[in-house]
Amino acid sequence: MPDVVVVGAGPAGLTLANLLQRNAVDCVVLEARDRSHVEERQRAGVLDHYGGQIFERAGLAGEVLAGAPVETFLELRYEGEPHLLDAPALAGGRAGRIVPQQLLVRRLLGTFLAGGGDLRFGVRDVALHDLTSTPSLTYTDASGSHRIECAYVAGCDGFHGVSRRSIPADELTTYTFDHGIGWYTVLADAPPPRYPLMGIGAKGFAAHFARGPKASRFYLQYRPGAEDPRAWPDDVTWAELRDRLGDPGLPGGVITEREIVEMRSFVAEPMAYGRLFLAGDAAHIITPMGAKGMNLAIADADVLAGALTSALRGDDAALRAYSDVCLRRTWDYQEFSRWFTEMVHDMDGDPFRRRLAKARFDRLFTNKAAAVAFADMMAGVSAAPGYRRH
Ligand code: FAS
Repeated sequence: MPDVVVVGAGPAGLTLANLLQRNAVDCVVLEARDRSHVEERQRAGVLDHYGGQIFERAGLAGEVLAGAPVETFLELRYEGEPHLLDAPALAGGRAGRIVPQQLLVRRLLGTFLAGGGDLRFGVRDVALHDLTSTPSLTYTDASGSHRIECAYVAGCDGFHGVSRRSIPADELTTYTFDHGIGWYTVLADAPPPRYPLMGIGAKGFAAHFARGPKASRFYLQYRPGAEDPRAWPDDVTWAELRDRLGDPGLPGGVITEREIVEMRSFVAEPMAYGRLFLAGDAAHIITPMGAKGMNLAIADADVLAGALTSALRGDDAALRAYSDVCLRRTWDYQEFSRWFTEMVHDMDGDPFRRRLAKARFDRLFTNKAAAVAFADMMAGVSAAPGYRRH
């Protein structure tokens, strides 16, 4: 009987599985999709400093972060006017790493399997049972039906997974927020920008990020319900990007992926029920503004790995505190993401909100304390338990 069953092999599940493995905790990972889907799904692109520290402390950074460039400047263009923010320097040298999520997942998967990890792909009909006594999970796969008993279950199966839905509705309080903004995001074979780039102005937000040496992810703000940008011809998309990024010479390229992301936030409290503990998107959804979704998943996994290890050795204090510790960071990041969203998006063309956003933007470049506070959040350090600015 394994100590822990981890449901889901995304950033949360694989970080947790690796950290448990390093603590000699016996775990099994159940994953619904096949290995190639898990290893190729493109999403996030930045591991913040706090997340990098997690892998450094676990002795995993050499394998999972090999070759990942260190974050430098963030370029914010206000109505085409460039402004460079040296967030790592402002955060006391705490730089993040530019690492595509799928590369991080691929490497975490490799280290877990290389360490003899038990990861089962293509599982179906996963069901969680007896979460308040001795948990068990049933599932089916190509070889038939299976049942596993364990001491604890980690629900790392994302927003649409089975874990959170296994908690009785009256045991959970959920919070949802619709930011009223949509992002049209395209992946293109186009050269990455010199620095991560955001375009801010009355025509709406745009962004250009690296996704490897020859690929870029672009974002364009759109009005949900009023239009569906996926129907735009590619030359319209490129024209909008050149206009809003203030970059008339932006080279185009083949667009390989088109998605819309309706900016919504979600939090479920508590992140635990009986012997089930939720981590990552299974417990909370945050907008990509501020690049915190994957980072929150990894931070949850780090706290949960330590707490489960202690509990299995007889001390469950950290496990009882798990939900509160993770929710404090979650709400800190939710507030940061909303603050950032309001600063860089055009909020319904409202002139008063436009002036508020401009004041917020100007403060970053005229008030050192404001810039440092922003940089600390980008680094993911200010929500760290017991954080003290040195
Ligand atoms: P995941 O959803 O990544 O993984 C859950 C895993 O569980 C999946 O592999 C799934 O197949 C599996 N699963 C689901 N149900 C199951 C079941 N019943 N049984 C077994 N397995 C099951 N975040 C950032 O930080 N920066 C960004 O720039 C960013 N950009 C994004 C862009 C887009 C378009 C999207 C959609 C998200 C973006 N995110 C970003 C957020 C994103 O990266 C998530 O926060 C991150 O994947 C969360 O990781 P997990 O919690 O592990 O969940």
